[in-house]
Amino acid sequence: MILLNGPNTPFGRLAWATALQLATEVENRVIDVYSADFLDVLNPLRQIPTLVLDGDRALFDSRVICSYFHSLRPETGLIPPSDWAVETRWSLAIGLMEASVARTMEMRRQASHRSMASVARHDQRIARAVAALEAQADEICGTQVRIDRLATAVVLEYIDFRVVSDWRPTAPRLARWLESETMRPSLVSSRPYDLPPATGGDRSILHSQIAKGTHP
Ligand SMILES: N[C@@H](CCC(=O)N[C@@H](CS)C(=O)NCC(=O)O)C(=O)O
Repeated sequence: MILLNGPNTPFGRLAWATALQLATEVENRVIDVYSADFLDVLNPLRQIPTLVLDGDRALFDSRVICSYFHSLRPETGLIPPSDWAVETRWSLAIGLMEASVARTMEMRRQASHRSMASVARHDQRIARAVAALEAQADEICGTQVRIDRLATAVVLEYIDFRVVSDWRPTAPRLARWLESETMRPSLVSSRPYDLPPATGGDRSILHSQIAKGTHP
């Protein structure tokens, strides 16, 4: 299996961290999604993460990919069956990723093309989502790995990585928990990074990592 991924997508990081966490045998192939024409036949949305199962069979999006990895190792309990509160917190973290990525993209537009009304809407959604996660800190701040916890750690680190919001003052319990959670090997091995500027050539496939070993 090949996980088509990027260097800093939070959705892709969650899929890769899940694979590492479950010791799934998969190659994590970092691509430049914007020049990856080959992706269209696998995922008409041309988005990452996309999991190539064999030849031309592919799965997307991140939720489907995480669920698929878990279906290979259900005894781990990473996604507890029919636990709708866990699933909803996972969706909340995904929604927070969407708002944080959208805000980042909006802020990259030239000031004259930027919609500050749109940035304000993203900011409000981000603030509400962080507050809702903090309100569920009793559930999130545990040491046993679970998909809602992994997704929360990934999105909070994405917010830090892109300096999306100063979330710590409103979420002190999550902030304390993240200090130790961030040391989890599957999170250490999947940290986001920026690519160096393009200097020409084909950037559609950048490099690969192979998942191996069990991450506690
Ligand atoms: N709902 C999708 C979102 C995936 C997504 O938005 N990926 C972004 C990277 S952060 C992407 O591929 N962007 C390229 C594009 O949309 O052109 C998931 O959970 O996997």
